[in-house]
Amino acid sequence: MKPPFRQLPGARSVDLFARAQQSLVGGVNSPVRAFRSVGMSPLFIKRGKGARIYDADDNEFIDFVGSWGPLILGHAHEAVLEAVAGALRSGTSFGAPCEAEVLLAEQLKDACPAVDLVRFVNSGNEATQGALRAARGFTGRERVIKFAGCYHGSVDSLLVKAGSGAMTLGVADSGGVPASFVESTLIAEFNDLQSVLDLVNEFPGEIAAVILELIPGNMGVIRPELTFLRGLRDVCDREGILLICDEVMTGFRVARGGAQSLFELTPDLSTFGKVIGGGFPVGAYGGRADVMSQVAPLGPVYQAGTLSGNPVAMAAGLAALSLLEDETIYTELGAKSQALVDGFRSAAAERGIALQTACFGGMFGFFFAERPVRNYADALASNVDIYPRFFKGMLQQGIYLAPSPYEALFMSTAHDDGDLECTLDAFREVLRHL
Ligand code: HOZ
Repeated sequence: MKPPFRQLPGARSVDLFARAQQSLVGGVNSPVRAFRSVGMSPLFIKRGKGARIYDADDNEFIDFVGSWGPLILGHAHEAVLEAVAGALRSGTSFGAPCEAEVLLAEQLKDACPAVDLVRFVNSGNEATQGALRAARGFTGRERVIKFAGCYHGSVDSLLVKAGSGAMTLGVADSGGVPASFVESTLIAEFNDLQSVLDLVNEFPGEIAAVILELIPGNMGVIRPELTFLRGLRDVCDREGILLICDEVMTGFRVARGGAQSLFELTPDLSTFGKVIGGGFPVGAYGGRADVMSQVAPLGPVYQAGTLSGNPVAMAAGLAALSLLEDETIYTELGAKSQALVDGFRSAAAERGIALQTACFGGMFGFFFAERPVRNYADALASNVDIYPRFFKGMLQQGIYLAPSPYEALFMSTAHDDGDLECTLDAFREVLRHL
């Protein structure tokens, strides 16, 4: 059923945002949520169920953000709620080992054979930080290669040409990060192996790790080229560089084994985030036993956290990941995402609008662009000027997309054929007036 059209944002969201700005930085706790890059004030969400969310004014939306990826089973899934309620009754935090963290680590290892040992943290951000520290500790080297437009959380040393909210800041680097913190960060171009080889030749024996989102999802969604990925693995092997795959968005999302299983790539370290917490704050890093054995208490690389392995978050993650053991879920998610982006592309073509799309399991995205988007420069060159009007139009039709042209979109098992039809109808309607 089509959600009713309303004027947006509604009065309650407007009021809440005015109030929020008096006590929260910019009225939000994460920049993209402020809706600045779509030129409107944000909706305050009060409830979600299945594929739908409801704002403070009781407007209903079909949601393709899904809390930025983790809600593969949709909002407020009964099995996750039950697991959380059960865990809550037993206590909320012990700062001591619990059984659920062992079970979740086993799930992770089972899904990703490249992971021998795991360390749980509270966010993808912390996971990246931990993985980099472990890589530097293991190799005794300092430099790290990242790719322009890839985003690895708001880790100081990686806030250089970062994607997501940092991409809409208007500057390549974040303020407040001392030059010395980013000195050892080298920037290469995604899908361009030569740019990596050039850096490796310029700094022989100095590079600890290459870190990447195997499927970049924070500069829009970009397809990695297989020769590029294979080449990266080869150069890392040859030069004793560790390959770190950031699976914060893609782990258990594009396939149970993440993007590394889709592209048959074996990383040395992997990072995970929100998805493995089933909607709760969880992150993890893990990988080769010899590298992870550098981490305390086994080795000298220190990393710690009271809420790491928190029993409630672990229970939520376990409930979600256990249901995702059924691999047919990914076939179904992939088919729905593909059907939707195919529909978008043909609807756009009918109106003479060029659209580039990418789709991997339950994660997808599109650019208003004439040519395929392969990297950061291509993403920046796409026609983002029409995104604010497009976004607002979709919202008014009851479709909640990411409030930035540089974010990914997410399908859940709760989206049904009716939701997809409704989304396509909205897309056609909005394009008619663009
Ligand atoms: N940077 C996150 C998505 N790539 C968005 C975080 C949030 O606002 O929740």
